[in-house]
Amino acid sequence: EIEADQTPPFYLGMATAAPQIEGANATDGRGPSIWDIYEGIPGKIENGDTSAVADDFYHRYLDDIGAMRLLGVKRFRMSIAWPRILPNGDGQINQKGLDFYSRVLEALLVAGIEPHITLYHWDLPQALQDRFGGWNSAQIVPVFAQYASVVFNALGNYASHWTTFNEPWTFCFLGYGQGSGAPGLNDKAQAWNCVYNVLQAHAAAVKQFRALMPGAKISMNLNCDWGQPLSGSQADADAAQRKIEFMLGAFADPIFFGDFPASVKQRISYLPQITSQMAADLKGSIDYFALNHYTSTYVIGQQGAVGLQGPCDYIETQVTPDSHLIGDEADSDWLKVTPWGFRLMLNWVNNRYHPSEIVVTENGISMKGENDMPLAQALEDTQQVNFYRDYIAAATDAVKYDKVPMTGYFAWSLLDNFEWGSGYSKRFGVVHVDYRTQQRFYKASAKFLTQLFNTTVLDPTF
Ligand code: GCO
Repeated sequence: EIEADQTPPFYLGMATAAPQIEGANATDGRGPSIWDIYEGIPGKIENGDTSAVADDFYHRYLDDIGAMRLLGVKRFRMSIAWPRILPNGDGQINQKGLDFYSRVLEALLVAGIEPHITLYHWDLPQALQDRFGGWNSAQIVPVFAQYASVVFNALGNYASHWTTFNEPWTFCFLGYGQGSGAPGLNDKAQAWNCVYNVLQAHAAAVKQFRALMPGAKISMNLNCDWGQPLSGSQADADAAQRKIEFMLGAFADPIFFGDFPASVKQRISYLPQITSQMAADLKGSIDYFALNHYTSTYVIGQQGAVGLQGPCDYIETQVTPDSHLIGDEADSDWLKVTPWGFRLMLNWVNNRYHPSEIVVTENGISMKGENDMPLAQALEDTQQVNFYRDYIAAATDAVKYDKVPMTGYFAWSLLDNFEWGSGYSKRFGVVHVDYRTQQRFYKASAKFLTQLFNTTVLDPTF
């Protein structure tokens, strides 16, 4: 439990992603991304929403950075939009795209806010999907490395914390394997090719990073839900372990151990093989463990079960046979409030990989019913405040009592934003956005977080 006057033993940041906040999708030479195209497919995005305007951060970044400065935010996680930098994916560099990020990064530094930069948060230039099938093809590897080197050369001096990819599990298995994200394909073999090509592209980018920016740190943002065995049976315990190996281990095992988990190799017949050269390039290719975590599921061993990732011999549920939910409901149906799972997840990562440092690069909630509430009620976002209080307390316990080396924590998200297939209907921000006027309003959660992490008391009249 966090005592009122106790600052958590890790730093606080606010997280965002370019395609969810920027808007201005056709401005200053930005090329189309696979999400721009996917959003145009009828039925894919709730209410037919698109990311075309989003939070208009492209034009309002100075105000938003000013607001963060007032809140006492010291770290800001953001991503660079590849289609702004290389509108066709490779070839001609769009200087206006680089200039935009120089302006944002300079404004952050002037405000005393340290940027943490992600190179890829799902906005692949559509040209690369059209030309060779995007992440399904090994041709993506040198192209990503070129993009990375353009960004490192132009913007490298602005930040000391970087990541190559955000949640490759999500964009490979939902985007290529299920069709519930861009590019909307439904092919498990392509999804595992995506995993394999992402790993190679990561290694290629990190090589350049190390040569250019020897003092800076790089990682990959990996997401994982905690998997809790539904029963006390050995089969469920094994299944829960396997679930985490399939989701997190598919990326982290190659990076730490040079190979996919045995549980995955045994079951996925179309899994590409990691060569010894690739293993050597991957091992040691991250400087800190970047974890995105939101929720937990129950896991049940079941021979023959096929999941999102193919044959896996387990199924997942968030409700017990006698109808008990694993945690309170949020607005997003996949998210149940389970702070105890966060502590277990942090321990799992620490016990398996022994990373020198863990930074939680996303954690947050869309409050149940928030999108339908009158503004005043949405701003008193008690469920969101309680979520942050309890998850931060669970992480504090992991640090204090379990000796997990967690050093940083980013709340998802600064602003309500374009929540992918859910459009604007789910609100993860600690700042409310009125999408008709683009006006911003602090929620109680913004004040709670900044008071928890800062000793100064906020002016209540923001
Ligand atoms: C990610 C996440 C974010 C989401 C958040 C809430 O991949 O980083 O998907 O972009 O908005 O996780 O669902």
